Amino acid sequence: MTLNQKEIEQIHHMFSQALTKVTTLEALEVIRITYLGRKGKITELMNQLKQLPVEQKRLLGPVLQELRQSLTTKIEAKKSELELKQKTNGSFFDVTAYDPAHKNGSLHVYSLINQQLEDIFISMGFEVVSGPELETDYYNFESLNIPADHPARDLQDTFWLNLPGKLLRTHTSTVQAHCMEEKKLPLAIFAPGRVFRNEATDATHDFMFPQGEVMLIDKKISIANLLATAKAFLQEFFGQKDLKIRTRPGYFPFVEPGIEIDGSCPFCKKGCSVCKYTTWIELLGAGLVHPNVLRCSGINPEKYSGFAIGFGIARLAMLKYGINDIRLFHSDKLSFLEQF
Ligand code: FA5
Repeated sequence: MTLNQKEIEQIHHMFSQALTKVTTLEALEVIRITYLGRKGKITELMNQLKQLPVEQKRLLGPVLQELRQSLTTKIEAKKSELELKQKTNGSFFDVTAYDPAHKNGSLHVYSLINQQLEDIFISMGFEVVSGPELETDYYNFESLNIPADHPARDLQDTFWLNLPGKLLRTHTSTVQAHCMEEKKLPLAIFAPGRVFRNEATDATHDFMFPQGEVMLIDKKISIANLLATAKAFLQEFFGQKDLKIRTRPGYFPFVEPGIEIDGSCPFCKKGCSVCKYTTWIELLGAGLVHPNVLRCSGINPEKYSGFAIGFGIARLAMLKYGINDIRLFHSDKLSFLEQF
């Protein structure tokens, strides 16, 4: 066979096919000798080239050179690949994939706190529920014993919408009537979620913040059940089995009696800056569900009673993690977010 372009292409093709099947360095060396060795195919072609007339030499010489270069490069690449495989025992590890500047994401502190709260209340037998953020006057106020002209409406500055009777809920107590209407008794729910208030912001006040609502309705529910639940919850949340609670009178139109629950400061025994040197921290609003609220959802207050507890989830998170400004929660400060 006289040397021509087709023959060169054929040899290139055969080489490429042989190379893809190679899995050991020894087999690769055999291929190298077969094609590039002293008596190999390329050397043979080079010898044939010498016999050709000048014009053909000019034509095929560079093609052969190129072929030899290409084969050499491919053999070298395959050799490096096989050597690396041998070193890593077959499993390929891409050292270039390591990027020291790369940062892993983490859960937002609100997600972490919500998970903890949900775990606690689920372990106590409560069902986790949610309600709409866009609410009606009825669920935010009327159903909670706050009629249209009641001064208690001013306790929570409301974002009213341009739709008649529609608003952004000011508290998670809205979930109470939804659940009483939809679920069967007895009822035990925990409702975490965002609420909105038309307030100026500062280090402890936001216009949008998460709250949690706990409600239990059954026969013969008393203030003792409320206090036992509140204490167990706070002890678990702060991880302190000896955390104590105390109550003060509080006013919320949807509970009677209404109480504020303080917890003994989880950070000190004698007074510190967190508890303002009083050893107590205000933590929960609570009370026994007002008979009017039960009646409004078709529940007979002669047969059933219940308690409700409400709290600011952001404020609890601030206490637990020592966060001094509520506005950090929805800031884009990575130095804050990366801590959790
Ligand atoms: C209520 O919203 C009642 N719904 C709570 C309740 C439920 C009482 C069931 C009784 C029975 P209050 O307006 O106090 O109550 O808000 C509850 C908590 O939300 C506060 O204790 C505080 O922790 C948090 N909070 C209130 N306003 C803000 C605000 N602007 N920014 C951040 N947290 C707030």
